[in-house]
Amino acid sequence: MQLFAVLLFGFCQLALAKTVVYDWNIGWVSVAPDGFVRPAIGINGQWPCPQVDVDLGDRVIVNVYNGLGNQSTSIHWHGFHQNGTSEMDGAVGFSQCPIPPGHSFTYDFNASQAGTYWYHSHDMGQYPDGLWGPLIVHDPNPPFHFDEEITLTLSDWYHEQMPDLIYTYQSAAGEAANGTPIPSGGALMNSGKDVKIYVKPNKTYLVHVICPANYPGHAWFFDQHQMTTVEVDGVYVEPVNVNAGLNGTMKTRVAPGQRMGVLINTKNDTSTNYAILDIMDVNQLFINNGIVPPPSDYNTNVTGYLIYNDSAPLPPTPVLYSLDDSEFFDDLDYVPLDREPVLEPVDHQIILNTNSANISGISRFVINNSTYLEQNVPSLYTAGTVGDNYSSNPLVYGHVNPFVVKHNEVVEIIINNLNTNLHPWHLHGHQFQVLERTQPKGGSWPGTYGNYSKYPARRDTIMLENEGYAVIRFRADNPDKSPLSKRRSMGKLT
Ligand SMILES: [Cu+2]
Repeated sequence: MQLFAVLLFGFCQLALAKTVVYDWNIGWVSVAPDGFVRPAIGINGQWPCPQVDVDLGDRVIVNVYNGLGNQSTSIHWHGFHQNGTSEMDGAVGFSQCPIPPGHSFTYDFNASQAGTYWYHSHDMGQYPDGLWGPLIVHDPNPPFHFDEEITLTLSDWYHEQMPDLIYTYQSAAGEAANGTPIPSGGALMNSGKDVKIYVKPNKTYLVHVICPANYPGHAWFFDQHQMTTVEVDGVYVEPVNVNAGLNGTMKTRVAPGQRMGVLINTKNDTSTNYAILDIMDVNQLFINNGIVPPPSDYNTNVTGYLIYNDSAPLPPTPVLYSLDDSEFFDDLDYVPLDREPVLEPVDHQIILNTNSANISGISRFVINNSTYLEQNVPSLYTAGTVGDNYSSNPLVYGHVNPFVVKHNEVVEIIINNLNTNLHPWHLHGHQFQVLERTQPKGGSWPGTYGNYSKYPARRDTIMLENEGYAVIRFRADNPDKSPLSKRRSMGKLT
């Protein structure tokens, strides 16, 4: 009987899976989310780019035509492991060549993970010019109840286009003139300001929170609504009320690239509307860059509204007085619902000392004193063409800080952030367990372990504190080589 049930389940999965096909023309559109008109990169003439909704098990085919005219492009499916389809990962220089203007590329992969993801250009630091969107994989049997779904994206916005910003970030003249530019358009919520999200009373909403930010992390909350996290970066977690601490006022935050699934219960009473506050990380934007106090005329906040009643007044913006670490739920406290035990023993340890360095007058980020230079031949092509004798030799991959690991090894990565600012890290192709992460100025890894959970938090993107370290582990179960990419932070594209 048990065997029969398993077979039947397998059959149902097959029967329900469908193929979803999108035809996308990537092109420039004129937008003004904060009132300032500028070109942005949209899809089929639309910006913000569309949300992709698929069901678990679907085959997803996206025919991408690059209609930009003046720039190459690609699409990365952030958080998707692409196990068996690494060539669909969309990371230029790693898994594919850039799609030139006037050319097409077809992405074809399976949505084999449920939860909250996003897609974005993975070419030339291009996505903050607009080429990103939510990617939600619906689970037919989620381990929690909800009635409705909402998506909430938290990002930063610039009046300058990325090629100009990159020049500022990464040229001696540009750096001298402007250093690290702060987001001139401030923060955006769902790609706008004062966004209204309409809700019904007495419902449970599953809120897909995505941080497609360019530079700073974000802190956010629904005013006077308790938030229960049920998913983090596509990993179901034991439901936890993240506001419970500090007498119900604890806040939560997301780093660039991170996502959360959060449940909120709407109120009975529809006479009042409530604010949704998002604030960009003041420490990251100003304080850790030596700009103390932060400029009083720069608004780090954006407000949205949960609308119960369109004819009721909008509430005043709540004030967040501090961004002290103790005000926030620690994402290491999430317990994966599957209670995957800590991976051990470690087969392969990698220690990354990361910092910025001045190379020929340009500030670049370095790993173990070596910067990343994008290769003309994508690393995956190199791995597939040099032959077995050479593919394990890091030298064949060029200036990309390669570490070659064996299939199914338990890999531990120690990341020492020697830099004076926070930095998010994202691993393609895997989720990693986070055993430890220090507070700001927690120092480098001392060579011994502190206390860590038997069932560590697991995710695909983590924020490292300034002058601190993290210990992460994963099983190298995705046989094509996966890059640990340093997400852009402080605007350095390394
Ligand atoms: Cu990714």
